Amino acid sequence: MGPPADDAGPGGADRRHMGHALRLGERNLGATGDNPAVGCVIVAERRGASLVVGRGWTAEGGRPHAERIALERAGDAARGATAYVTLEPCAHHGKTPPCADALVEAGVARVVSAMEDPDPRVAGRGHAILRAAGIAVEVGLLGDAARRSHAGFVSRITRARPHVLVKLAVSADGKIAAREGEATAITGEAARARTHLMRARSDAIMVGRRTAEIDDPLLTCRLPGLEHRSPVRVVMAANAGLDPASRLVRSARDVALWVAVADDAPGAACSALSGAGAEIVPCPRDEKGALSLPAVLTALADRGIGRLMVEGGAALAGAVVAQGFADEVALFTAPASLGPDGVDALGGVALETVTASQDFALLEEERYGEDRLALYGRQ
Ligand code: AOF
Ligand code: ZN
Repeated sequence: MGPPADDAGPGGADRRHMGHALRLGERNLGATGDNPAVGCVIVAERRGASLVVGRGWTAEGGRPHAERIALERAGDAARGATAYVTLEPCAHHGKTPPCADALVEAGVARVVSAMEDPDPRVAGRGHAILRAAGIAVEVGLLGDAARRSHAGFVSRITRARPHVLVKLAVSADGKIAAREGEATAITGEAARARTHLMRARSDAIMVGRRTAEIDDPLLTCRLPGLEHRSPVRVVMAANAGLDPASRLVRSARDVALWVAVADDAPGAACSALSGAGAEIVPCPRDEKGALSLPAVLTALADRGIGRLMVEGGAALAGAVVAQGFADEVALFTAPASLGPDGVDALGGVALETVTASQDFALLEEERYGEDRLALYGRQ
């Protein structure tokens, strides 16, 4: 057998190790709080063969950083080795000391880094520290994949809002419910499990108040072993009109629940929700009197949310798409039709705004039982 395809051609081994580092980092997507989920692989040459001597990924909660963990595993074997990192090693004394210093101290000879860290405390300084210490530094390998991996963090830092994934489950004729006010199961069990994985990889999940009322959802991740990966649940409820007896509010002490309300929301309703363990996030209204979506997104980014998943309903998903905040759309389509009385997936906004527009490209297609998942990303 020949070498794996990834290994072929110049730089093939580098690409393979960086791919490995990306997959490691992505293990903790949605679980690293305000920190990016970075991966690091340390590779030493031993008698003509390359050997992985350390692997690390940003810990749950965001610390320690990936490089620290990988270096600790590698020990003395890091001396003279190559470190593959999916993000520039940090240069600042934050809650942890700089990873760039740790790489220098460990005697690493070469660092291959997928992309620069946009955090203004780092922004090129990590690479500069390494170069100043005589380490060979290469930047940009698998940069596009790394930018996707760190999209939440990058969006929070550079746009002061989260990266937004809109998840839709529609019938063959593009409906999300048989009738207004009704919750309809659209997709099957496999698609449901895939949705729960998307939840686990998100920092927060958002629904509108009507959906909270009609579906009475829990919005947690219930995949075996990943229950603790449930994201922060956010409900857009301008007037704080969320039923304290709903499953969401009753579970607020177990899994974080934030309620985005208008500045002028009734105080008594807000107190009832916060008394039940929910956190109230007051935001201004927009010129139409609705809760301002950009203001809510900024408030979420301020609170450390990088990866936001929007689960509906149609009005919220439509507003997110129409206002240009949908960075990705995950569209599950089931084989059955719901007929002309059904509720359109994006309210007054045509689904073709995503599926047949120059703004979005079809990135991936997967099948889950009878259902199809199409993942669209901004061009
Ligand atoms: C790395 N490796 O695994 C991660 C990094 O408060 P601190 O000290 O944890 O620093 C947070 C910043 O560190 C964060 O904004 C980002 O720039 C970087 N994250 N850096 O070298 C890692 N997660
Ligand atoms: Zn670091």
